[in-house]
Amino acid sequence: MDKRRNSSPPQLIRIRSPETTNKRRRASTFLNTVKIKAGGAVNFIIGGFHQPIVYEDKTKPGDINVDDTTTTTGPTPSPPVPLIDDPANRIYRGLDPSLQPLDRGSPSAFLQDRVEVVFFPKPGKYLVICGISGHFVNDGMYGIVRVLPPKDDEAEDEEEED
Ligand SMILES: [Cu+2]
Repeated sequence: MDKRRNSSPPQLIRIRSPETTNKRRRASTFLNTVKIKAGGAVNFIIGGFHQPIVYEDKTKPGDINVDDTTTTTGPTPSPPVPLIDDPANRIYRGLDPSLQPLDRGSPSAFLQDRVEVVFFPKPGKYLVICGISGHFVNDGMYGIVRVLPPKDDEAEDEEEED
């Protein structure tokens, strides 16, 4: 048995700011699907003002109550912007990006780039959305984490997409 199979690098989802990517790359960035095995983790590489929120297995984008919001609580942006705050079946809520360290130099730089790591112990199909309301509602910023059973054979990787 090849033990290296169980030490594959963590899967990544990159969340970039729209202004730093062209339209084609946005589509592939935001409508992202990653596959991992149960017991693995996903690294969310966040460039700028975003907030990953993960929902339980089988949650669909249309299930999210986008009217259930709170607002950012940090000094920037001003005025605050709405963050989706639907707790139903939510299993992870990322950091409020407005509370990340800011450099208010000239020109001001926003030090919101970060990595958030989420552990997935159980198989399933997990919806990940950006909690910035406008990013999810207007830009369709979401992705899927498919967590496969922790089997040793790779046959599961060949199963159908839906
Ligand atoms: Cu976003």
